[in-house]
Amino acid sequence: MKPPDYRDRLSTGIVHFGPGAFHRAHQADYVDRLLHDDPRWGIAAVSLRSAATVDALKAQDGLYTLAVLDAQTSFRTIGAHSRFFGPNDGACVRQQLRDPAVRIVTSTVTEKGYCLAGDGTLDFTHPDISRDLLQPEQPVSLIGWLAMGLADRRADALPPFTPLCCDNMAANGRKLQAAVLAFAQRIDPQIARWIEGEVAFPNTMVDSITPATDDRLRSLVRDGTGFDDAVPVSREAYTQWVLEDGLPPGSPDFRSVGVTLTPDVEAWEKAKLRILNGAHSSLAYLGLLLGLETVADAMAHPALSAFVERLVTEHIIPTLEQSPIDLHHYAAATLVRFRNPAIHHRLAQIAWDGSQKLPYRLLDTIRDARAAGRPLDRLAVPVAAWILFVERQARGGVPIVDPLADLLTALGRSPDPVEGILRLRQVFPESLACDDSFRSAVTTAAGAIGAQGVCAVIGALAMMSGTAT
Ligand code: CS2
Repeated sequence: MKPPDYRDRLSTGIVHFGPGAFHRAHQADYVDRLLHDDPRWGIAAVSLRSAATVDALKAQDGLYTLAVLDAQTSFRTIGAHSRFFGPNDGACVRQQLRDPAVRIVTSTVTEKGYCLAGDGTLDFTHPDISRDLLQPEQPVSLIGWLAMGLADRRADALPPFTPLCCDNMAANGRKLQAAVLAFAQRIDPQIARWIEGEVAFPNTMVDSITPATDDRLRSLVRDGTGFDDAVPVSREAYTQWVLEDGLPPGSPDFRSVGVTLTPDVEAWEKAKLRILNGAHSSLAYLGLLLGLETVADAMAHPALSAFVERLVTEHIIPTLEQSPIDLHHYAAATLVRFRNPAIHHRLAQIAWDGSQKLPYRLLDTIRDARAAGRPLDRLAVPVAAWILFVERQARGGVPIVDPLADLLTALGRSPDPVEGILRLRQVFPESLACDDSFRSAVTTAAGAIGAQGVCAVIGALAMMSGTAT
């Protein structure tokens, strides 16, 4: 692979936790374009769980291929990472976070990596958090790392770095801020006070469809470039990154590479989580129950795509009142993206971690629809599909990829999985779990799917008028 021309001039200005496919296809691509003019913003990649990706990247001199798969296919070599750290490199990570040249610390550790409880606040019973509170100098969690890194900056009389959460959570910056403050408060209230006064935690919205890397992609890249890349990444052509205004002076000029800076990220976050991710998870659970493999396959299923389209336009969009975004246009464009035949996005990948994703993607919508007295019959269907999917995996002895896997497997095998799973406070907030209309909508949908099958149920609902209760 030919190194990008900034490679010899690269220094480190960003530390990133979680250098998985999404980060390398999304943020690293923006940074790669920035580096041509300003090579100070190289990324130090930190992998907290496994050294496999960072080792593979090191073996390729830090370079990898980004394949953009859409109407046209293109390949680029990305070299935006200046350094690589694995789970055993704690001392080097600590040193790196103390470097005054580091101004930004980003994270894509997925929803579960923030160790939050069902109400969105730090879960002090999480094993990683309890462990880090006992040994805050050698953290294993992102929250522990950010708290210690910021404490070191204070001790060194340096300005703080700015943490940017790049995961799909509503109000992601605020949640991260609250979690770091709660952790710091337990270690040393003075550090917590300093963080509260000095550190910005901007909200962000990130978007680009990025399937997991597999051998199909490796051979496509080999055929397209002639290089045997062990860790290429792919994405669709569409990419978006929205950051809350207010990065401190001296931060990278992200705007120059197409990042949107706005005071109102929330509108973007909500629209994206509820429309794109909500539709994705609905397609995933219903599609998997139908025996389909990819998002494009699910969109080619007439009853399923018709159902999801009505779900979005008639039930999700009305909960996003007063958005500055043209939501019908956004939704239509999103559904077109899902049909991209060049992207092999497995429904099983989207189905992972349902207990962490459902609250932001579907349950917030359901809560707002309920508060406005709107019908729940269609919105309850993807929730029922998740529960039936869990039941099918559990009864079939197929592992469930979810931080609550053990619990979900046990409940999935119990005599009444719907009843048991709806009781999970880590997923369903009190207000929904105790709401008879919601419970009965989910129970009815699950019963109907069990008795008549997915096709009959979504077919019947797609035909009904939008106002039925
Ligand atoms: C997907 C997302 O895997 C999933 O759950 O819904 O990763 C989705 O592809 C991205 O958020 C798109 O930006």
